[in-house]
This record gives sequence, structure tokens and C-alpha cells, in this order.
Amino acid sequence: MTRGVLIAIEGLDRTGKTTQTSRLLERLDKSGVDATLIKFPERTTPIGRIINTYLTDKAFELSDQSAHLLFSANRWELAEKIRNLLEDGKTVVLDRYVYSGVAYSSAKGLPFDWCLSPDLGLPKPDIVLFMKFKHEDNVTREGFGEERYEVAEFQQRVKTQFEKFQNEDNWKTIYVDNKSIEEVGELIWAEYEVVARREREALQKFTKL
Ligand code: FDM
Repeated sequence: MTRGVLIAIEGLDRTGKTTQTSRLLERLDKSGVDATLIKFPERTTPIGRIINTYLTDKAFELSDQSAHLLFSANRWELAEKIRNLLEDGKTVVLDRYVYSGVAYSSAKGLPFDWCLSPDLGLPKPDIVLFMKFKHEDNVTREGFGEERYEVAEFQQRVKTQFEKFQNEDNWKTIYVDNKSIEEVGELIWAEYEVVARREREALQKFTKL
């Protein structure tokens, strides 16, 4: 059996990640691929509930370090589930992951490497699709400004931090400016197919030995 594919969709707030992850799930399903969506922060776990309060209640204070470690701990709450799904041959789509963790916290001024270290050892995505606007259209999108981090100047700093990952071997930037939901969906699907094919070929080589 092929190991499932681990795909992370990343980006700033309001770049269409949630729309695209659910479309990807639908398309995987229609193609007969058994897939699961996990969104981070996963707000329903014990740690996720604290994170939800932190994000939605501006009067709820946490040091930047504590908040960062909670976001990381939230991923560790789900790490075994992700690993088990992949081993069972299921594809896992992540709506935000380690990269959001590092980008948002280092944009506040915490050292980049310090931010990365609590996430070391988590399952590594086969591909990270970074949804990017060349221009900052996300700040004009509906709903922007409701949560703690939705401030234009902060978003710019987060973007700079995200871009530090752009030379990683699993990183792909998807430019979303002036593209329809369908067009962005096609680009994401094409990237998925490349990775899925690579996994199948790796398995064939292995079974020929
Ligand atoms: N966020 C998300 C972080 O600051 N660190 C993290 O590790 C993760 C996963 O939480 F502003 C931020 C990013 C965003 C907020 O995310 C909530 P959603 O995607 O809007 O629910």
C-alpha cells in the first residue's frame, strides 16, 4: 500500500486557504482518494480551546512565547493521528501547519530558530502550497480585522517570515492574484498530482526489488 500524501496549505489570513482546502478534499473524494482535512489551530482540543480564547478575546493575555508553544503543542496533540492516517494510506490535507506557527510568532519578534524548534519531529509535508498575493488584497477581503492578527502592517511582517521558507525542497508558491477560485484549484490539483505520482513510482520501484 502507498503511504498517503501529506499536503499543507499555507498563507496569510484571507488568501482563500479554507475555500481551497475544502475544494481539494471534494476533488480527492470524487477521484476515489481517501483524504482527511485537519485545520490548525484545531480549536476543539484542550489546548485548542485556550488558543481559540486567545485569538478571539483581545483581553485574554498570553506572552508571545506561551502562545507560540501552545500553537506547537496543538500540532503535537494531532501528530500521532496524522502519522497513523498516512501509514493507513490516507491523504492528509492541512489547513496551516508549522510554517504558520513560525511565521506569525517570528513576525512578533521571537527568533526564527527558536520558533521552529518545538515543531522539530512533526510529520513533514510532502508539499507545502503557499497561497500568495503579490499585492495585499487579503486585507480588503470580507471578514478581515475580526481576529487578533488581522492587522495590515503585521500581515506584511508575517509574509516576510513565510518567505524565508521559499527555498525548502517541499515549498511551492501559488500566486492567487487575479485568479478565479477554479483556476487556483487547478494549480493546486496539478501540484497534488505530481506528488501523488512520485509516491506511486517510489512504491513501484520498491516492490520490484
Ligand atoms: N496562527 C496559526 C499562529 O499564530 N500560529 C500557528 O501555529 C497557527 C497554526 O492563528 F492568524 C494564527 C494564524 C491566524 C490565526 O488561524 C488563526 P485561522 O486559519 O484564521 O483559523
